[in-house]
Amino acid sequence: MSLTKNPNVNKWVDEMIALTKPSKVVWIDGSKEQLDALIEEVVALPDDSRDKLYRLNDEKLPGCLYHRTLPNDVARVEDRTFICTRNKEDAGPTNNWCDPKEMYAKLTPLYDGVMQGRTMYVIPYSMGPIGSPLAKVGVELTDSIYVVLNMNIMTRMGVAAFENLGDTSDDFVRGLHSKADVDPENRYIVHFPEDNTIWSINSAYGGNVLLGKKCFALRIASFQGKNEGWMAEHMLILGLKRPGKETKYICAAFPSACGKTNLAMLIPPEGYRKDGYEVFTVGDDIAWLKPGEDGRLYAINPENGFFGVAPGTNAKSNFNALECTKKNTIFTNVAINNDDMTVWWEGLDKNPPENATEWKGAKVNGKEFTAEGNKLAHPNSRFTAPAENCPCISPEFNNPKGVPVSAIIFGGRRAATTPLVYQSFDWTHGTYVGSAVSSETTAAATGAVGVLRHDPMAMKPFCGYHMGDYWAHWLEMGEKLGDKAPKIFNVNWFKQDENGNFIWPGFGDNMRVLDWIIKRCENEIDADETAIGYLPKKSDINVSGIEDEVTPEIMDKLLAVDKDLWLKEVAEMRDFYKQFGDRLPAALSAELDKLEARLG
Ligand code: GTP
Ligand code: SPV
Ligand code: MN
Repeated sequence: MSLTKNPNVNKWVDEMIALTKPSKVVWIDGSKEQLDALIEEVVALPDDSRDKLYRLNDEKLPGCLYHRTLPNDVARVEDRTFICTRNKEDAGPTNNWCDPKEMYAKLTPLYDGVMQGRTMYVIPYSMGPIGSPLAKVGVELTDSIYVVLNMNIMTRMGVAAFENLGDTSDDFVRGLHSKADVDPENRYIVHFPEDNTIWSINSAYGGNVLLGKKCFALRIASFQGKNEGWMAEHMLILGLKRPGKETKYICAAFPSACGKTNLAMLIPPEGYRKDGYEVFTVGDDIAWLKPGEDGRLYAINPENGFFGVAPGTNAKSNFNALECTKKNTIFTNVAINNDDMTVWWEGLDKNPPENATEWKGAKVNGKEFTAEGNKLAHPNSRFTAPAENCPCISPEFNNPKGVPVSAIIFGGRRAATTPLVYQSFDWTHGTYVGSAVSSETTAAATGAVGVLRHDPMAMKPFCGYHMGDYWAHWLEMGEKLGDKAPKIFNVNWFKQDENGNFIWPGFGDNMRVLDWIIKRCENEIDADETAIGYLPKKSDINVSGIEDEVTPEIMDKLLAVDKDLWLKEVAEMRDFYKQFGDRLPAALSAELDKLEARLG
């Protein structure tokens, strides 16, 4: 029974039922009874079922579940992700493109009857707080209970989303997902931005199937934002409270697995804590940004939970993230400790369980297994945790208006060239800095790891239209915001010494850099003007408590601007920009010229 009178929803759902031919259709209302029944069903499946979830230790991890995906299906598949606009040019050189008609014709046979013998779940959800003027509604159709349970954590799922949509609106994103046979040869993650539609088939991995996340909240939403005067960005949002002062909000865009969740949940170093500094999490992955009535830029987190990287998460590196995962969390592709049905991953602690099941499902002695260099958890194994579990969740998390943004930070994994932190001269230069983000690739997407690639604004895999037009949109937003625009910075937590060791302690100590950034935003301190932007005066990065680790020599290295490396970077950028042709905004090539001139 449909949960809405909206004829646009009902017509589309009927069409998709006719196409996929499920044996049963269940509308997800979001009630606890319904979700509990689905959990019962999925944990009762036999061990060899691909859809199987396991309940974890009820005392240590109440309400937590565990799932394993197929080894061929553990990360986003960028080479099988498409943006299907009528004009090829509108998808741009950074996206795979296919004509929408052709793509529908190719995928329709794959979906034809694919849900025979299966149940279709109709999931209404809101991205953004229900009732927020910045929120948007989506409907995902799926044949996976795992998807329903994850969407329940990651979005505001259930009948309230339909109430928000109303009985007549056509403004909802149509998501069709089927795990089908989880066949990598026929795996497609396809976006039709002009139809508000997403089709995903033959995957069961998070980023490919939780269609509210990257598919809607970034790829489709970036396209909507361009047309409607707002921005959808791959950014965390945090609030920074200094003693006796108002909380200031910062957004930061880093590529996948480059530290957004960690920074969003940062615990300040002891000295700062004693003085009363606090960090609050608004979001850890995606920000929707729109000018508010006062002319400032406001941010909401469209999500309702965290789909975080498990490996490396521990009580020291990210205490708050670990706390988030202690109840009502779904773990995917981590290892199981069979003695007590708890979870383990590399970097959790130094005690891999002896009686373990590794992420592919083999029972192993974890100590021996890891001693041989094997990994018990997949490097891109994840937790799906409710935002409400987060000890430092911002009191503004559900504020429908969002939070005013003081600073935007870009960053990536760069062994050399990029200093610890610098500030752009203005919004246009800041847009250049964002366009120049490069980073070493990680396990978050399939393909080689550790290769330096361009990832403008950390949006290379997520921008739903031509990257040149996207930069033009950034520049337009800057013009609209004028002197109320956030200040734009760049950071690099990943600078290395000759032996490949990180020279900045990172994690909680990144607070020291945020501190400088906020002081710059508030015009409290001077900086050194260099060819690449404003750099901190060495004494302005507070190293008290880490003087042994970050000696003056190390600080020199962290803040160095090596002219030769930067000239190389300029040449590289010129080459990178070529592919955008006449859609590259003139203001950005002018910034590149100016940078080269300043380098001399
Ligand atoms: P996505 O969810 O894929 O978008 O990733 P993310 O950007 O949220 O990255 P996350 O915070 O999960 O961090 C990914 C990896 O980077 C983890 O292994 C962290 O331990 C590591 N990391 C995060 N912050 C720092 C840091 O300041 N320094 C160093 N060296 N590593 C860090
Ligand atoms: C990322 O890869 O940036 C993620 C995980 O946040 S996924 O949802 O798979 O995209
Ligand atoms: Mn991400």
